[in-house]
Amino acid sequence: KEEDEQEYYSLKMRASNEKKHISGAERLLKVEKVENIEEVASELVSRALNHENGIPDFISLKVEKINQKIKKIPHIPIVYNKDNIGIICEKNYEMSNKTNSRNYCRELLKNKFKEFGVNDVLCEFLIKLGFEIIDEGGMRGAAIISLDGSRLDIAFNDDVDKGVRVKNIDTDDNLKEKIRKNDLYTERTIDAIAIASKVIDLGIVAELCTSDNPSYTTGYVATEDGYFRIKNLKELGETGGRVFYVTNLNEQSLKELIDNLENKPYLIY
Ligand code: PML
Repeated sequence: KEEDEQEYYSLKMRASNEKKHISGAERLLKVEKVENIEEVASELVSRALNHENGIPDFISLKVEKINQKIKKIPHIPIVYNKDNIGIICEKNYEMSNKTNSRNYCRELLKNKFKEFGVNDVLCEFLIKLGFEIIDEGGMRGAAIISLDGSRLDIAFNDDVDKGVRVKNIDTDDNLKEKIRKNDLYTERTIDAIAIASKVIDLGIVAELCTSDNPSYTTGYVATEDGYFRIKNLKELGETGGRVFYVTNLNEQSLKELIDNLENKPYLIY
């Protein structure tokens, strides 16, 4: 793993309507590719204007040179097959409907939590809490749940809907191309793998995610073992969200983690 010595520009887009989040995306551009800023900026604006969540009444586009070094890491392995069978568990889980897919998801999370000594009852509680949060939707970022069962993102913040936004992140062009070439995946998969790889590198035990896009029903569980892509993790029309499970952290380590999730620049290849 290397810290990149090159200099980058960060381009960030955020769009909303009546303060409700519609879409957000970002790119990192090498300084020597400064002539591409216009093109990438227009791609981001076009993405904001063509989102099924609605037409924005507000679009913010921020272009800034990054002063911190960028951490370059490989993406976590993608665990998915076109037959929609959940693997690595003793049982096969057909991801043919929400019930089966969520059972697969539960099994993945439970196996990981057990590695950290979490008992069955607490495992069930943690997973139920995670699903409750993502099914309720409406959060601007991810919730953070400690493996002891407490909710950490609101411990020092009264705004329950805020959550933690993973920012300052992009994917290398080769990775984008590799995923685009594979017709099992979508554009959303690219951003999701980048986010998952960054959060796992920062020590998150597991991430659970469903899209807040009502027509996108594929979600995932990410752990250091991989990005477990899960079809039908919710029904069409349902909302979504992200949850990060972490080991017990003191206030200082939690603040550091949140700062890194939001601000430490990563390029995923
Ligand atoms: C995928 O693997 O296709 C991505 C699933 C999660 C998408 C999350 C989002 O874009 O909101």
